[in-house]
Amino acid sequence: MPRVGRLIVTVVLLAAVAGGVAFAGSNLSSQPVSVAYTAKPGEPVNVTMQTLGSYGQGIHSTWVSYMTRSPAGRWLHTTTWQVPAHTRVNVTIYQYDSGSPLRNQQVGIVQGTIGDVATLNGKVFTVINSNAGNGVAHTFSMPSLGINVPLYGNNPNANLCPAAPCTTAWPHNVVKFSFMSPGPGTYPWQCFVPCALGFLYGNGGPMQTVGWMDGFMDVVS
Ligand SMILES: [Cu+2]
Repeated sequence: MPRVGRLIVTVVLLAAVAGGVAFAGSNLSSQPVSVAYTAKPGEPVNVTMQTLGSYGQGIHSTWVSYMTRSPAGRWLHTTTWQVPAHTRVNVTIYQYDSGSPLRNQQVGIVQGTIGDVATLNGKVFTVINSNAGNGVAHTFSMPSLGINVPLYGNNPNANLCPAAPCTTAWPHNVVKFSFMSPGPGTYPWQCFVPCALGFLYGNGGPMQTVGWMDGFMDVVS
């Protein structure tokens, strides 16, 4: 190959590599932050989240979302959190969205939590009949651990929280449950209600995006 040709090939290759690095970098830096929950040995960690009907700001202001509260009490737009291994995880979810009947009644059943139960506003429940009352808004589901918890909807005619982060002044349901964290690893979780309004069958957009209706539990030793 003539020297000029070799130079051109080298420049093109370097540009491609630089482009790839920049692309990977911008993607990595746009990943939501991870909230670290720590505990003394033998003590539980308390994970607190909220679900809201529309984020209310930014380019995806109409998207449904989860949020996570940091141990310091700040609401962060993330669905990724870190917990210690083999530790009791107490989850509290403030649910601010309306609900609907489920297409798949299976996800109306509480599964995989300690006792296979959860509480809704302080009352123990094992299943939500989504064809009655306000239906189910979202689920918290971690298939690799067999966990599924349906989140009961709010009355759609109520004055629902319009933007993040919602405060308890807005109509809401409080759902609590616990489970034991497994060994170290990364465990994906998500919502199984097709709640993405305006997307095909409700399954696009926030349903496929980490930081909205999908997240990760990082378990560390
Ligand atoms: Cu959802």
